[in-house]
Amino acid sequence: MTDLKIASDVVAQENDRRATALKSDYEALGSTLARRGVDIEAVTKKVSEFFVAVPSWGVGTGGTRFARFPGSGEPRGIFDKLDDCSVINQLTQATPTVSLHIPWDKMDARELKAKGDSLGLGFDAMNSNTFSDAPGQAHSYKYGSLSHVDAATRAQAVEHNIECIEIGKALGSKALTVWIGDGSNFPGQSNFTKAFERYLASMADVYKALPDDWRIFSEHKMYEPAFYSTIVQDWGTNYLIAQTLGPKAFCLVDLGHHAPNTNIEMIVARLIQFEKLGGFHFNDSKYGDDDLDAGAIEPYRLFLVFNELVDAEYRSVKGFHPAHMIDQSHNVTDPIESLISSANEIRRAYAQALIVDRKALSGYQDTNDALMASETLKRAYRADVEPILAEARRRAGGAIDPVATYRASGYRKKVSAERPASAAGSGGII
Ligand SMILES: [Mn+2]
Repeated sequence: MTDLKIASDVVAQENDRRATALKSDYEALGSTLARRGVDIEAVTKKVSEFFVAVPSWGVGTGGTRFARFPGSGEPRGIFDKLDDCSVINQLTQATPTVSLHIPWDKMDARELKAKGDSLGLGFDAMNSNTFSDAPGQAHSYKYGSLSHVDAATRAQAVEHNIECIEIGKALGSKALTVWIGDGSNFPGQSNFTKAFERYLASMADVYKALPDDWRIFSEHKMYEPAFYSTIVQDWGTNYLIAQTLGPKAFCLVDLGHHAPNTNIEMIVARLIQFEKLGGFHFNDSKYGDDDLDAGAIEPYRLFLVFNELVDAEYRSVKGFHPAHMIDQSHNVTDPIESLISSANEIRRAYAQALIVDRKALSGYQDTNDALMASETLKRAYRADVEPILAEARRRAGGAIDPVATYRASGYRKKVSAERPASAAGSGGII
């Protein structure tokens, strides 16, 4: 019996108020799509089978390097975080797994697994942390971790990643995501080549500890916390890593980890073509690694990324199963609301990409009809697919309007009374 954090009758009441309108909107959209040769039921089925993992660190209020303004009822530890994650999944039915961060979420693996089971949650990729020092660790990561000049510091970082794999094995996870803060702040501070050689050797040691049915994801980021250079600065270096390490190594694309205006969808296409796309950290950005809610700033870009993913599905690309994870920092919103909204935006981009007329698009591409090729994408993007998303949620037992239902439930008020305010918390940005 799943422990539901929002009373079922609240969801039922909220859905009852919206059921008639949804039925009407769904039928109308069904007719529109049918005229385009698209079967709405097929799209709804695919959307309801699309899931995205929620990051444990995302349910705490984030912050900037200037300050953090805690919200009320913030999770006190991983159990509270899992409770909050279960609310997001209960209402969206789109986020059945959680991506953990070690050591922030470190805890007896059996207890974690039992808690996840009780909430109906599974565990997605594990995330290691060698970008900050854990209390009591022997060697500091101030000047790097997997690429550090000191062998003992590198060994400690390797050991930590192996520990993350061990915890993940007990939880049913099948992947390790490695993002490091290593890099330099001044020209000349670090020898690019030697540092990358040390990084590759360390990653090879981690790779050796990876079970056969696991994948390891390296995540590139052009700057921050190091401001002059990072070890894994872009997708080219990331591809070299995955290629060097072996068949279980893949590239993770965090949408915010690129220069403004970078053609991310094209990076995605390249990684798919060469079978090294491991997965995503979804978020949105305006200027840098802003970690804003998915689809908040550039929903068309999110759609174009999904257009590449659906194109790969359409072409039945071998071994194509990217991991979908959210990686955001919520500074001014209730994190649960932001994550609900983001999960829906990600599904929206997927649904829009599913209704692209791929045969027509291919024809326009082959005849150099640039205008109509672009229009074919825009036509799918302009469709309001909300009735599909809402119907997928309703059929799975979720909420037709998840944010409104969350607000009606009074969950935040309830946990605010139970959870004393804390100044710390581990809302992080990776
Ligand atoms: Mn990330």
